[in-house]
Amino acid sequence: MSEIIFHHYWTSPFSEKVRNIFGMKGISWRSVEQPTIMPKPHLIPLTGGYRKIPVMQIGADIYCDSQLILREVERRFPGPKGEANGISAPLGFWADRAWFPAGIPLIFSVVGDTIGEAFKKDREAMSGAPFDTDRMKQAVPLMREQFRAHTGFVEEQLAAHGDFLTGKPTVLDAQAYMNIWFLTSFVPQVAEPLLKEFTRVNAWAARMKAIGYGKHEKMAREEALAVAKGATSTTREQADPNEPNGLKPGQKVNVMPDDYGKDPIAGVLVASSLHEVAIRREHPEVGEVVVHFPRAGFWVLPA
Ligand SMILES: N[C@@H](CCC(=O)N[C@@H](CS)C(=O)NCC(=O)O)C(=O)O
Repeated sequence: MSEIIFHHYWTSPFSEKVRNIFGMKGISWRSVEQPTIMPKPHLIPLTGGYRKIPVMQIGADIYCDSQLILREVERRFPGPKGEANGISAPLGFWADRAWFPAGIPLIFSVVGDTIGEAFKKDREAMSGAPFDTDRMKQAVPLMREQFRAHTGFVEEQLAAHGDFLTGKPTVLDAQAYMNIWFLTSFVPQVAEPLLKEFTRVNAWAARMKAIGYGKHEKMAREEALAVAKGATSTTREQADPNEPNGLKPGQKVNVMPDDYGKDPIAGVLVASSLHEVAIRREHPEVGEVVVHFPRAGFWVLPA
């Protein structure tokens, strides 16, 4: 198997999830650091327009979104049956879409005035909403309450199961820990008083931190593009017999996230299944690549 090339930046919480899984499974990987804002001239040729982080590359196969990356890592490095893809996978939606948004105002109400205009403009363009630090400051009491309640779910689960959310470290721990990591790394002065009451969460967070990220070595962005260009995708054509909208291999489609950063990615369908859609596309810098997306949380539209 070609090596795992992970496109990320170290301050990215969605990447932290995946880095933790690399650590839990003892996986070696190559680290390609991408910019935190557009333009991303060494990522877009690979993804065809998907600009979010993280992205995992294995040869000429490109996996977008942490949800699908975790699924693919599990497929290639399987752990005990059922732990990664059962209820742990959809609980990622809880961690990403219910809990994570509560952390944003808690962090940016504090650091928002010190970050550059370019970052604010970039996030406004991506979300289609103003990056308004005054509104974030107003939202802090409500969001503090939300963040606390979600942390409380984790505390209760740890009380029932011990050191990790299901007893031993799994994807579920990584999904949830992302939020604690985000708050404690960016605004420890906010995190400390808010999380003080959660003694089990604090002890668990220390255990998660100790798991680390697995062995990783830096790779230049240009080298990652060259790897794609020199490789051939290993994805086989696959039609889903239960495909709900009649999509078939060979059909031209556009794929896009349903939440923010809704840039459509155009390609020709190669394979589709319950949890994945893969499209073929070409770019002079990378040759022919196959880009993979999850189904849940993404739209696939005939072109
Ligand atoms: N659903 C995506 C969300 C990824 C996401 O929002 N990542 C943030 C960084 S943590 C991002 O891409 N921000 C915009 C950027 O970096 O350009 C996933 O699970 O991977």
